[in-house]
Amino acid sequence: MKKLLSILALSALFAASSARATLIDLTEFDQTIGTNGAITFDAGTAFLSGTATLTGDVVNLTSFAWNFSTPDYLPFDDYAWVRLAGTPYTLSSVGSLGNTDDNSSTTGWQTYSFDTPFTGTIQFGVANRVDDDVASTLAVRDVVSTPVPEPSTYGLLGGLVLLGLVLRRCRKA
Ligand SMILES: [Ca+2]
Repeated sequence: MKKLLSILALSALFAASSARATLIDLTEFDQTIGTNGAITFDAGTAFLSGTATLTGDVVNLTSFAWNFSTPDYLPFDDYAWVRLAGTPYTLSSVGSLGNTDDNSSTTGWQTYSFDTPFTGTIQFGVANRVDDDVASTLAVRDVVSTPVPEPSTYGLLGGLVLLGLVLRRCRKA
C-alpha cells in the first residue's frame, strides 16, 4: 500500500514538474491583411507577406521561430516586427539585410527566446515601405509555450504527500 502511494506521489510530482512545452496553433490568431498582403498557413507555419499582421494572446510563451525574406531593395525598406504587449521590436528589414545583387535576401530561420516566459498580446507583422510593390515575407513557426501545472495537480500532489506522512506516522506508532 505504501509502495503504491509512493509511486503515485512520484507520478504526481513528475507530472507537476515536467509541464510539457506545447505548440500554439497560429491559425487561432487574428489576421489582418493590409495593402498587397496575404497570410497563408502551411503545417503550423504562417507566411505573412506584403503588409499583414497576426495577433493573439499567449500564456507563458518561451520561444518562436521566424524568417524574414525580401526581394525588395533600398530605399524600399520593408521590415518585420514582433509587438509584445504593445511594445514593438524590429526583427529585420531590407536595410539591415542589405541590398543584394539578385534582389533576394533572407535571414534564414531564427529563434526568438524569452528570458522570462511572456504572457500577453503578441503581434507578428511585416510591412511595405515607401510603396506597396514587391512584397517581403515574414514566416513564423514553432510558437512554444510552457503551461503552468493546474491547481488540481498541486492539490493531488499535496494530498498524496499528506497521506504518505500520515501513513508513515501510523506505522511508527
Ligand atoms: Ca516592398
